[in-house]
Amino acid sequence: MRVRYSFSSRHTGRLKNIKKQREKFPNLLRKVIEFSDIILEILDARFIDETRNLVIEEAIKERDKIIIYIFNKIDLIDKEKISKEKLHNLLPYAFISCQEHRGGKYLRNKIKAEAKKINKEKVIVGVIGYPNTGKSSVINLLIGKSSAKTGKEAGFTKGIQKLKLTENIILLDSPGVIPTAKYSSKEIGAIAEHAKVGARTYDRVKDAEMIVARLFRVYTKAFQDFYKLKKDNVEELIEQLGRQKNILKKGNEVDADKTSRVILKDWQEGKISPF
Ligand SMILES: Nc1nc2c(ncn2[C@@H]2O[C@H](COP(=O)(O)OP(=O)(O)OP(=O)(O)O)[C@@H](O)[C@H]2O)c(=O)[nH]1
Ligand SMILES: [Mg+2]
Repeated sequence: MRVRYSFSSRHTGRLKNIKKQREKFPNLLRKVIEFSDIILEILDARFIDETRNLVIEEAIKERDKIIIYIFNKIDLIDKEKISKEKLHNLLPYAFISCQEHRGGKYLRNKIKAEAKKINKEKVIVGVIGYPNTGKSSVINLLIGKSSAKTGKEAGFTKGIQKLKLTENIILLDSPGVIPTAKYSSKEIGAIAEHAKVGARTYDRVKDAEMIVARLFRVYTKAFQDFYKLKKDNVEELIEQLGRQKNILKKGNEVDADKTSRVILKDWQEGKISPF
């Protein structure tokens, strides 16, 4: 069941109270937080710090709502690599792999247990997070079927969707959000960070070559291992892969931009693992 969510006027009073938050994060997200009793913050288990939205976490806590931290894509990293201290600071949490259908039952029970503590007929669970962290996929895992639409590109989910987990627990899917202050940055470093965690996908970045160069500089060995490259410069990697895959321009030259996008796609799909 997929229904578009609409907000009635009786909520406008409540919304006025959080007027101050208006500049901090987009309208839709503000609504999700306001209407939810429990929030699932979907994080990429490989990039927990980079995909946390501290401004939003603070806003949720100010409203005395429960956050459950979801470490998704756990199939792409050894869970032992996540520090105990980090886990301790992010309670309660759940390890999830939508890809391998792991952790769904545990999370469902956790949500039900938290929902029971809230004295309400209908409990609303908002699902938020950076673009592409797997919000819609987590919802599908919880529900047990493909109810929320998922996609490879960041920014796939456009509006709020309301989905039923049980008779009295409603899930809200929401569009991915990068903190406003960071998103408006035109600085290549900030953009590269978003590309690293998949929040700006290979098809949505301007200068793919520059981003790949930055990733390569930090994770050289991971790239060498994956592409069986002996050299340690990114130009060689692009040249080698472009030839191999026949990604050429007129004059038989490798198309560096297109090849870089292929590399970035491999990275964003977790094929090139630095862990
Ligand atoms: N390896 C792996 N990939 C995953 C997992 N969960 C989701 N993905 C992939 O991540 C991509 C994004 O998934 P979505 O569920 O659409 O993510 P989203 O957070 O809803 O994305 P937006 O709506 O764009 O913000 C898709 O290509 C999924 O297949 C997981 O547990 N492991
Ligand atoms: Mg989505």
